[in-house]
Amino acid sequence: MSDSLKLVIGNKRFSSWSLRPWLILKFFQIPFEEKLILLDQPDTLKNILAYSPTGKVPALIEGDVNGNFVVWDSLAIAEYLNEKFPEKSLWPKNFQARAHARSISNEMHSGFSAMRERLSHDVQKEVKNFDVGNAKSDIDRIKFIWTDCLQKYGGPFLFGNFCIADAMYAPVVNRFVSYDVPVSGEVQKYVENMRSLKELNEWIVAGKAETYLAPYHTL
Ligand SMILES: N[C@@H](CCC(=O)N[C@@H](CS)C(=O)NCC(=O)O)C(=O)O
Repeated sequence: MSDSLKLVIGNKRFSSWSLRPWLILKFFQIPFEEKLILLDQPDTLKNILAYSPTGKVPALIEGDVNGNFVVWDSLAIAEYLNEKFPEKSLWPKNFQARAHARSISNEMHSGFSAMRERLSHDVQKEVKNFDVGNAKSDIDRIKFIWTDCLQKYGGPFLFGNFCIADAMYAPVVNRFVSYDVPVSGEVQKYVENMRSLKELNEWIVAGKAETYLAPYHTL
């Protein structure tokens, strides 16, 4: 029996952490089954704990004849997929570019809390003239990171070809669009390139169609 992969995710409208490994699986055409658990419901924790020990999504479940193996946390899932499918080059091939891609991915994973809170991920949101307030320095830093990568590696994605780093920043692209964050030059082009990806579009279309709410969800 061959291994099967199941990705446990939250509402597509809100769950920025779920989007990251989902986009990697889709973009690199890795077959998987999707299990969506509604966030912020009375039984959310119980439902997620049935798959993931943290009570958080995303979680990747790999099943084989010996039972299930679980990997949780977006970045750990990305690294697992990179090791499981080395032929797909989920990270850049060059080892220094790879280190750079890991640096900015980890920076995303562990930082930008002001931006994440103030510009919460909601693909149904479209606001004009939004006051980014205390998120400004996070936004400036992200624009700097993107410009630096696009100039260094020549685009169209952060390290040339689409890689895990782009997936880590995909929810930021959505936030920039939702909150009308002013972008220009390479950064604008990058946002357009990302939003033109059919895989990201598939997530956004599904998130826009969702009718259930997660009222306390902010990240
Ligand atoms: N560091 C984790 C963050 C995971 C996380 O915070 N997930 C949120 C959804 S985006 C969650 O599961 N929240 C639980 C809940 O809302 O009950 C990762 O990268 O996967």
